Amino acid sequence: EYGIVRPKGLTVSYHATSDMEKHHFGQTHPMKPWRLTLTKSLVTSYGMPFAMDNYHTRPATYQELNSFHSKDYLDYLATAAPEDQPRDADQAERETPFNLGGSDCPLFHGLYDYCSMSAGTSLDAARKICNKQSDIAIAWGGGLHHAKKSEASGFCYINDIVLAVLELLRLYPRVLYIDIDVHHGDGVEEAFHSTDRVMTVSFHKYAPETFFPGTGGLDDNGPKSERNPGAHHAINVPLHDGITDEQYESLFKNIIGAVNERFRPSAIALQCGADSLAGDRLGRFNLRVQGHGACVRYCKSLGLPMILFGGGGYTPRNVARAWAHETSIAIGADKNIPEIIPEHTPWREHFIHDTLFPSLEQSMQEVRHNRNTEKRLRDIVTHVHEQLRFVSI
Ligand code: V1S
Ligand code: CA
Ligand code: ZN
Repeated sequence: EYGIVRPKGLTVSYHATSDMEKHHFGQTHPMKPWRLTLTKSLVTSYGMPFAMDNYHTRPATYQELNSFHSKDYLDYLATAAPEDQPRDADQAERETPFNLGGSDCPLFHGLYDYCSMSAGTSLDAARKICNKQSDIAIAWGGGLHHAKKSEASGFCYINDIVLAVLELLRLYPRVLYIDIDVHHGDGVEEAFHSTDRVMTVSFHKYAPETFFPGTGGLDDNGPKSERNPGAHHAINVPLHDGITDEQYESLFKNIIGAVNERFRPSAIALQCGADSLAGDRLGRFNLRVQGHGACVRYCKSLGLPMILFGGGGYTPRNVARAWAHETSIAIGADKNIPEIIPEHTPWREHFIHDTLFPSLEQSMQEVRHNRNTEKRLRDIVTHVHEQLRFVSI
């Protein structure tokens, strides 16, 4: 209908399982798995599935989850019941086993299924990249970058990204992990802090006292020691409120361009958390769907096998817009699809404005002040280039 055809010489695959979308973290919790339904609805109404291989993925097995997570943790995750969830707020903020059952990582019905399904989509994507059946594999149900080996954190229970990167490392000598979620990708950074085969780069809002998770300062470049091959293989880009498309895109291209030249990755894992968009319920940036998408377009232009993961994103209509737009970039249809959301899109009324690219004014009641000075951004670039001098392959 919109001239959506399979891209020549490039296979794009879409990995999802609709059962994931039925799960609920709780009434007031910002994470809404239903945003995946809204994304799929938009992707489908534009006719994009015709241009991709679409996989309905199986949940990851216990053994697969155990390639990163500890058995102690997985056993508790598999058996903890919502009844174990502390009832009052006071209790909820206290220490709970493996950080489970608090308000950030609640215990809910079907939690283990939800986690294994999310991990299953990302693992399936990684496998299709490894066996060369796909060049760009999309797993919007994954991207849960805060989960640790034996701990849940920030809405993340299973680190599907770590599992997928471990799978890529079976074939590819070096993997570049990039994270454009508004939060620091601490779980992925930590998992690979002692290897020089993975370089992690996270762009995020940084305010250690007031913004979650509080890590990812400019000087955090991986544990520094003579004997640690992973030293200098973590790059952090700490930003302030209100960064714009122009600033972000220029910073992104500069830094990822330099990292690509120096590290020469053989594959890319890109976490596309949509909470960096303007008007996000938790985020603080002024990015538009176009600016967020420009990062995906730039990564695609590097011509490497790539996985696109989801992640954060707490204003579902904007999450759906960004991930649908980025799916269109992956298949090379971004210039073909109309800006006006098709009339026949299910739940079209949820989009409020009928465009795929709302203006800042349409995205939020009052446009957020930009606190990123050009000087600060130049200093960040200088620091990153200095770090990269320590990296050799
Ligand atoms: N910012 C924020 C925020 N909001 C909540 C929250 C709000 C309502 C609820 F019913 C439950 C939780 N939690 C937080 C953050 C965690 C953000 C996680 C982002 C995840 C990701 O996008 O990067 C990837 C999917 N948590 C905190 O700030 C911790 C607290 C320190 C304050 C909030 N209370 C509820 C818990 C402790
Ligand atoms: Ca990030
Ligand atoms: Zn986030």
